Amino acid sequence: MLRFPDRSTSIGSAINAYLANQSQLDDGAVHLLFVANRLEKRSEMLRLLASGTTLVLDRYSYSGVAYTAAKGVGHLPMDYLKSLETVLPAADLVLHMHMSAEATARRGGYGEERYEKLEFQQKVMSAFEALRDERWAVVDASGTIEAIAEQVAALAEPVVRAAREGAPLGRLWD
Ligand code: 2DT
Repeated sequence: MLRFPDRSTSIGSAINAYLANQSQLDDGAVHLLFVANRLEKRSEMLRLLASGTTLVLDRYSYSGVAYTAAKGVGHLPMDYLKSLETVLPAADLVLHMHMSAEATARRGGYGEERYEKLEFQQKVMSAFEALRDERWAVVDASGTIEAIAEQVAALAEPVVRAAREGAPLGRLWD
């Protein structure tokens, strides 16, 4: 299990300061930090996948593209954002843990970080909608842990099995 951003690296600590509103960075620059934070895990991910390990990633390039695109910065179109990460392994399955932005805002600790604002989260949601493809599945994240786990298992098991049986590893955004 890996999670992005990985705040434990030096790039990750710059991202953490930005998310905690302790630093200001240009939108394009911080986007590249998020990308670099994934690229610095590239060889480890490829090694693990080659050894037959199933990787579970808490956020990946989809969050990168969606959050930056949601800022509506005209000079950072989605195709440019996607093109920065095509050297990374593709996800076989993307599970979008879906809750309404309003329900998310009622959770404990909400509002402490830079992006935890209702209006911005609604824009992120629209950006995620635009990224949906055939690998994408939506999980209702408003239920109990058991109900969520059941949905995740049902969606993930056939995909993990197919990968074990030799389904080829793709590249992101191919
Ligand atoms: P959490 O640590 O609570 O998931 O919040 N983000 C994440 C980006 O803007 N770009 C990215 O590439 C990634 C991986 C989503 C992390 C916040 O950072 C945003 C929420």
